[in-house]
Amino acid sequence: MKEKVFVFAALPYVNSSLHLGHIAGAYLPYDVFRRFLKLRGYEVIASSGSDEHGTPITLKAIREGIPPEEIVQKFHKINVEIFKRMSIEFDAYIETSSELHKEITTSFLRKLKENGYIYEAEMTQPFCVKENIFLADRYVKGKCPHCGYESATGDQCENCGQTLEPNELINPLCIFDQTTPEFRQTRHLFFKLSTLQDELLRYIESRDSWRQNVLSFSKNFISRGLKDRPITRDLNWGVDVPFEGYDDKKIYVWFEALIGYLTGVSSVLGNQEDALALWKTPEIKYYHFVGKDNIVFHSIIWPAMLIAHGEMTLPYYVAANEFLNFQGEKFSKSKGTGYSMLQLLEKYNSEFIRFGVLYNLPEEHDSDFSIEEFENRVNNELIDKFGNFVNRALVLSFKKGPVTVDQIAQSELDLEAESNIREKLSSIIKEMEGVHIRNAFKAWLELAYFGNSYITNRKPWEACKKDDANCNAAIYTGTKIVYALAVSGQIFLPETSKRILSWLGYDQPVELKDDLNFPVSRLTAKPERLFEKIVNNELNLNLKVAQIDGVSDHPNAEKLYLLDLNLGDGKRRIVSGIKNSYTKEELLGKKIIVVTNLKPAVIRGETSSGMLLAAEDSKGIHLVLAPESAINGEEVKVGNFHSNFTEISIEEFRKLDIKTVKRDKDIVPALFIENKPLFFEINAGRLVLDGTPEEGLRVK
Ligand code: B3M
Ligand code: ZN
Repeated sequence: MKEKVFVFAALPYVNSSLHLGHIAGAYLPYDVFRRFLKLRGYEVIASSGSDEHGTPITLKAIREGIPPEEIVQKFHKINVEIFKRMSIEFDAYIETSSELHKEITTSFLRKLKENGYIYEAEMTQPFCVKENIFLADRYVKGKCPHCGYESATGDQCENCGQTLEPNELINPLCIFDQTTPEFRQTRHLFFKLSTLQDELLRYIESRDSWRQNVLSFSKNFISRGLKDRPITRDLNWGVDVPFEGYDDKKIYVWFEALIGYLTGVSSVLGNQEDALALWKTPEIKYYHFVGKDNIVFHSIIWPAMLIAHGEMTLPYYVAANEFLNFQGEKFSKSKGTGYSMLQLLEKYNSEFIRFGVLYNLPEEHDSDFSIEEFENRVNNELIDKFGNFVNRALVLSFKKGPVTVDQIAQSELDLEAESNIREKLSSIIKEMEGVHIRNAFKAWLELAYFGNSYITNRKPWEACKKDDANCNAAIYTGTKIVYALAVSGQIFLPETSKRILSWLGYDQPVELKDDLNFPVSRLTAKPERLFEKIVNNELNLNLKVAQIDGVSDHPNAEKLYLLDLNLGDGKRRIVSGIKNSYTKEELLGKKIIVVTNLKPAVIRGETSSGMLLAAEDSKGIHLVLAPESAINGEEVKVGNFHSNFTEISIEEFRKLDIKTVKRDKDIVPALFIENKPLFFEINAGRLVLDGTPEEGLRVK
């Protein structure tokens, strides 16, 4: 009988789409591990899903004035698409607002009540007098009592990771109107976590294979004393509470989202009973992949819920990664740092992204991500070393035709290769079994480097000029290294490995073992080049200083001006939508910056030969102005941007991002080139450079 294993990835909130930090923190390690188990012959059930309740979502709904359902549906769809494009797969990807999940949550909660773990009590909760509502934990902000971080929320401090209660915050404020909330009495259901303190400590202490970060976080949490926790909230978006008197409340999002794992297994097996039965078998092993801010929920709260439910087997392993930082800062969608997955997938092959993340996996420590390093690594290591080696080895092998093991006379280098293959494969397997994915990937990379130097030193093209058995050995061994890389690579770079394996005649996944059965090197298809290098196709924009000599209303469009520009040696007219932000008088005589090599476009019947640069923030549109001393028609250089004289399309121009970003305490406009912000300021009608002249926007 095959051993059964569950692999779970945390359910991402669908208040926005996934960014690279999520992929590095949980989902890529999850997928690599899931693939590993399958190739090792385990029967795997793997699931995750969208966490569709909770204040991150209601908050966004309130701010955008749309129903939460709309937000949830939008980002659920996007995330599913991202996972698909990243080859991150699930047997079930549930939604916590689904009927199935509500049913399973309801019966889970009833069971806990039956077992005596749920009771009702009064608690104080922050109440906003001005808005006349109880405030959910996240609707209160204040100073963290543990680390002093100024904008901790009433559920957790994002700086030190401690979970909090709203009344623990120093100087709490309602996030909607910045008033100080009153703490009022309200009735809620509580989960008796306190009674499980000793049992949970024993559980954590028995997990000696867990990573240090998870262990110490969990032990600390328990040692501060476990308190009973309210599991209902004064909210109108969430799973209904199945008891009387709770019509205006919902189940706390974390409590029900954790049950999402049971929903996942139930949906794979077709019903809840079978899922529970399987969960109760003592042999069942399961793994949780989560970001580090989710540790205690998985290592303590979830096990506590399972103990309270009765006879359920507890998590075998909680794998929590540290953070992937983006140029020194935490990835954060709310602050706009880092990359969204959609942006990255637009630009890069998904296998490159998997490679880049695995290379930098923040397993034991935070790690830093920069696009330059990523691109260099992909070009110099994945493509130049691995890709070229595979290509060289397979092209020779294809030319030579099938070589069987009895036709070879191995040299010392070949024997070294044989032992290296075995050693690297067994180290990949060993590291993966211990959930050390970064080390496993390192071993794979080392095998690729080895292959690259093997072929350079072995020189099969020379061997093949003389002795046939020697030539055969070189061809066979080179191909075997490629085969070993492809077999083990199925877990890291699934698409690439699948292609290579298909050239070698394997159309099904190949089991991962350390002693590879490779009786004959035979290519059934002509190998192709694996990758195209990342090229930085710089957009060529021609930016020039232009003086506004005339402003008139567009005859057919209320919001548009016609601007007559003086570019020194020439004049041109552009159509521009800045009427709401500038009067004609304000514009006249101003020196602005225009893109002069755009294809002319006809806008509501008027030809526009260019566009002006402006930045937008909450206060409106700000023109990017050239200094008054600038000469009309003078060329403007932006960073490493080079102007030439070909025309570019509006679509290409749109790829140029001008948006506002947070910098220190201010919102400032920045021009994004290759995802790098170039800062400038507009100060008293002058363009003020920021940063070093090489980086800044400057007028020559
Ligand atoms: N939704 C946290 C997050 O998206 C949370 C995980 C739930 S796992 C049950 O960061
Ligand atoms: Zn803190």
